[in-house]
This record gives sequence, structure tokens and C-alpha cells, in this order.
Amino acid sequence: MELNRREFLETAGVLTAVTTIGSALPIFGATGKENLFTNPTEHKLPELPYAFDAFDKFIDAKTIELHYTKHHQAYVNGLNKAQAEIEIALGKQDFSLIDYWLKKLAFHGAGHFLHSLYWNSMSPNGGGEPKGKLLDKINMDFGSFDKFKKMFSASAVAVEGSGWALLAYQPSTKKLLILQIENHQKLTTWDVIPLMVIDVWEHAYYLKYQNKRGDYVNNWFNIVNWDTAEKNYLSHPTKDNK
Ligand code: MN3
Repeated sequence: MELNRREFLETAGVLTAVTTIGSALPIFGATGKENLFTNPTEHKLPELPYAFDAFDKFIDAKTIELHYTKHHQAYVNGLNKAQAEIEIALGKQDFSLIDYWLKKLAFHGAGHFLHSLYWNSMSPNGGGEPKGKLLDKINMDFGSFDKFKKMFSASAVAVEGSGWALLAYQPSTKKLLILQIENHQKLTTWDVIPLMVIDVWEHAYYLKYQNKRGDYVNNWFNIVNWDTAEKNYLSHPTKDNK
């Protein structure tokens, strides 16, 4: 039996996972509509869950303000533009520039999603170590929180050029993974649930840290929102975390 894409994703549990994370994190303008391009969603900048100066000791207010109001907004705008152009191409049945607009869709769409997750990966009450089931899983999959932290930090510092380090859960292997992401959309694997993410583009830290990405990554652990990371982990129940 040949499955269509939706049936395939449902069978693989991926659609459920994506839907679940979408509802756990009120961050990404998922439509739930069958056809993204004939019913395009207008994506909007999500609300920032704290003030610009919430992390002044570790990330200065000007950086948060510019990052949120200029950089993230530009990805939202770019995503809406790409969707609109793809809709026009579909209407005209002219796909001569489809590769260009699909690249834009991937870049800006991933940029919008990752920034939304980034804002929720930090909290004025954050820092310390994760608790509960997420800590158990980190201990199981990385040996200890300290070993995880070293690997995550090394991964973030070593991203070539502009990018991200992501903690994700892979349902098919029931493992936590650390991924490096170049730009917003490269080096990923698709079958994972993103739990928390650090932005290591220079715009995320340059005003305070200049070229010292390692210091920024190190300090960032003082504001990690482990509660949200655990919520994201538990949003996809498996026999490991039930
Ligand atoms: Mn950024």
C-alpha cells in the first residue's frame, strides 16, 4: 500500500510529534491546514516572554532588543514573502524560480522556528541543572550532566560560521541528540523533536563578547530554561519518559 505523505508521517509518529511540540511551544504559526501554499499562514513575531534586559549580566539588553526586533523579525518577513511567492508560482504554474523560493522558505522558516525556540530556551529563573525525567535521560544518554554540558558547549563553540547547537530527542532511537546547525537549516536530521537551542550567530553575542563565543556559551548556561526543555521532551511520550 502506498501511503501519502500525511499517512506516512502519521505512521512514523512524526506528525503527532510536530503537532504536539507546536502546541507545547506557542511559537510557530502552524496552520493545521492541509495545504500550506493555497492557505498560507501569515507568520508573526511571537511575544518575547521577558523584558529586553532580563539577562543583562549575561546578554545585554541592546543585543536582545536588536536580535528580537530586527533579526527575528526579518526571518518572519522572509518566510511570509517566500510563502507568498510560492503561492503565486502555484497559481501561475510557473516554477522557473521554485528552487530559489524553496531555499528562502527553508532558511527563513528554520530561522523563525529556531529563534522562537531560542527565546523559550532562556529564562530569568533559568540556569542550574535540569530536573526530573530530562535529567534522568541526559544521565542515561550522555553519562552525566557535566559530560552533556561539555559536549553541548564544544558543539556550539565549534559551529563553522553562523549557526546553532540544538538538543533534540529522536523518537525512532529513543535517544537525545546534540546537533550542530549551520545557518538555520543545514546539517540537520529530520526525525527529531527540538528541546532547546543556543544561537551562536555573532549577532547573538558580539556587542558584549566580541569574538569570544566560548565565554558567551559558558555564560548562557546560567539562563537555560530547563523547565521548557523538559516540557518539550515530555510532549512526546515514550516508554522512557512516561
Ligand atoms: Mn539569531
